[in-house]
Amino acid sequence: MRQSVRAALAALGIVAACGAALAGENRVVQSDRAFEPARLAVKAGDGLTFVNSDLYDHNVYSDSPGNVFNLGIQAPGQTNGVTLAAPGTVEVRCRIHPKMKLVVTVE
Ligand SMILES: [Cu+2]
Repeated sequence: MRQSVRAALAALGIVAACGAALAGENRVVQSDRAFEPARLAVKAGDGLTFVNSDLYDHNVYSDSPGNVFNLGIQAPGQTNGVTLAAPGTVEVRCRIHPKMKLVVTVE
């Protein structure tokens, strides 16, 4: 009996750990040719998910040292993701819409 309680508590611990891992996912929506939010802070190793809720294609990229990426053409309704590994300020832009700008602080 005591052992099964311990096993149940261990299982709860695993669930809590998974919840913490999921909290490392951050969502940015593209809407009306803008990033929403336009500024956010994440932890190094966190994922950043881009949801294209717009009527237009986007091409999200960053040339910021340590976090260089290019997600390619993203059609309306499509979701893409990237992991930000290096601490620092990451400037995220869109190759199709030069006015789109997202600033991510990676702590
Ligand atoms: Cu765009």
